[in-house]
Amino acid sequence: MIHPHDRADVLLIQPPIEDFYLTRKRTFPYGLACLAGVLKAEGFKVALLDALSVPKTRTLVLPVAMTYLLPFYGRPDTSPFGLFHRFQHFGYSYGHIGKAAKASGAFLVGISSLFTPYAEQALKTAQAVKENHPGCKIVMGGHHPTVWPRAVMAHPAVDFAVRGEGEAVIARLARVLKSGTDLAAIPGLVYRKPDGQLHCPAPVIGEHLDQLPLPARDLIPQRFYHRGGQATLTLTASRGCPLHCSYCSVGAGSYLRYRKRSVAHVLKELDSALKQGALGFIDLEDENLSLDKAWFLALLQGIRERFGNDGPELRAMNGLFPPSLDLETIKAMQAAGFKTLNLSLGTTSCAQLQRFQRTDGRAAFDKVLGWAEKHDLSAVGYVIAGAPFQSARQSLADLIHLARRRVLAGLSIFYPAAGSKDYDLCHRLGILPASHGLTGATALPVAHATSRMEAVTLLRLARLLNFMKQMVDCRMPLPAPAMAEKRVANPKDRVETGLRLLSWFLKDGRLRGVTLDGEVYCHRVSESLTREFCSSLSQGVLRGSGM
Ligand code: B12
Ligand code: SF4
Repeated sequence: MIHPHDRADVLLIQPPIEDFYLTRKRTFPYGLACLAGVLKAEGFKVALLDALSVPKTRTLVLPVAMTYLLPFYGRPDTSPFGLFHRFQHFGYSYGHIGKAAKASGAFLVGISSLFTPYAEQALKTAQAVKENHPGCKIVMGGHHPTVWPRAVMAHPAVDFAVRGEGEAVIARLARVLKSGTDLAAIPGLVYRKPDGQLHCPAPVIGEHLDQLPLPARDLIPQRFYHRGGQATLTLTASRGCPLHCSYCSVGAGSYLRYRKRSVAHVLKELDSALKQGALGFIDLEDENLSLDKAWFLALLQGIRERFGNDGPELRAMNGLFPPSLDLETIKAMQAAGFKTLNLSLGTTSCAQLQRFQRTDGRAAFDKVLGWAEKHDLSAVGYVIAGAPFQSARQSLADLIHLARRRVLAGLSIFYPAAGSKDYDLCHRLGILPASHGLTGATALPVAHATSRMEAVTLLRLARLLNFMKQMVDCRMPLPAPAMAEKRVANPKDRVETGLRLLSWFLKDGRLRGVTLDGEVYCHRVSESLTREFCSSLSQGVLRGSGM
């Protein structure tokens, strides 16, 4: 909340989102903290309202445009294999944000719009701010306005949009608004010209990351981002990625260029966070953290020197590229505090790897899993399903590939990321969803070689597979196949419920859900896929995940 005593020149807002789920703890508004750091260094008083830093949720009526999802997510399911069934507003209400903006008295309000699927919520935030605090100017930045500046500027509440990285823009904009000088000199700034036309320059990116002030973490409610009761540091040590994956909007083909900060600058950020207190967890959100081996080893060494053998857990939640890892790196990662490797595999299909324009990382993936096991690290392997021309059979083969290995299965549904090659491909194929709000993964946005029914089946099978893997990890035998029943006695006991559903699945291959009061029902899924899953799984070893 912004209190009257928090009055600021500039208020930065991370908006709420509306979806079936939210990956909590990873929503630390790092980009806004970077902008706040620049503004503070330039002498502005800054406040930051992180609307996602509260556990508040409100169940919404499913938008009419999303009712096609009802057959897939419709019924509540309390079992461990349940997907989503409630469409929710996550974070502060628009009314609360509007009032906070007014209380701040800021002359400039910056709103981030990182995600195209949630663009509407960023615009509603702008609307609420303008209604409550009409005297301010509103600037919107992030990936969405970078790719869709005109759509954002079509909203009357938005005065400016920024294309690219905001550090080069935000303080200059604040100064120009104070002095009334020329907006045209500001790179990346989109605005309406007196003749009503838009001034819409190319995206801007920072050249010298080491010259940027450190992110103003102190403005963000740290406690919300604690993990296991301990403080978390989220940071990116590099920006962009030099690879060309077709589904990605931040790789080499995008406006972002691959740039690394110096190890010293990253460690300075770590030291500054440590001055605020001990850390239990460090999440490095880089696109491709381990690509430059020497640099990565130096970073790991610097971290290890600070903590010895008793430091925070390190994690690269955004995924590691297996071909960039070798034994020396894995050992250094383990020594510095990594306990789990989040590995991006993509797929095991050669044809699909080519379509994704990804190096064949299958052999590297296996090597890394071998080293991980030897050095007592657990692993999650990420595959994408449902991309154009990618069949459900291929994705099933990916799941079985993961079943046979000591790794948790992370299956993500393809979404057409604005600015990626695959977005253009979907456009050419005529399979783009009708609106931006339907492009997120939970909207099962693309139905091409994999149908929506198959996509949701794959998601459920991945959950079931991971439940089985957890049993292997706990050295529990899999339950014997059994005839299904109509109810479970204690639906709140997730393990017992999971075991029963699994025993019935092993008998008849049907995926079931359980309502809050214990009624058992069958999900609508692709039965040919589940049958194939059962038969393929039974033909080899099932391995745990090492978790
Ligand atoms: C961390 C992250 C998340 C976190 C949330 C982060 C948050 N703040 O809430 C989590 C894991 C929850 C997440 C989820 C999703 N994400 Co994500 N995520 C990222 C990631 C990896 C890093 C973001 C980051 O910190 N970058 C580093 C900082 C420095 O950059 P930045 O935040 O972009 O900010 C800079 C500029 O954008 C700009 N800027 C930002 N805000 C503002 C505001 C103003 C006023 C100005 C002037 C400038 C400005 O200046 C900043 C400083 O340079 C990016 C990839 C990337 N490289 O950005 C994807 C990314 C943003 N995610 C993306 C998407 C689509 C999603 C999903 C919606 C995908 C899905 N499943 O459908 C999910 C939603 C799942 C859910 N409901 O939980 C896309 C967005 C593309 C698009 N146009 O939509 C990206 C780019 C990944 C990709 N390649 O596709 N994500
Ligand atoms: S998906 Fe990952 S490896 Fe591929 S281009 Fe994007 S950031 Fe790089």
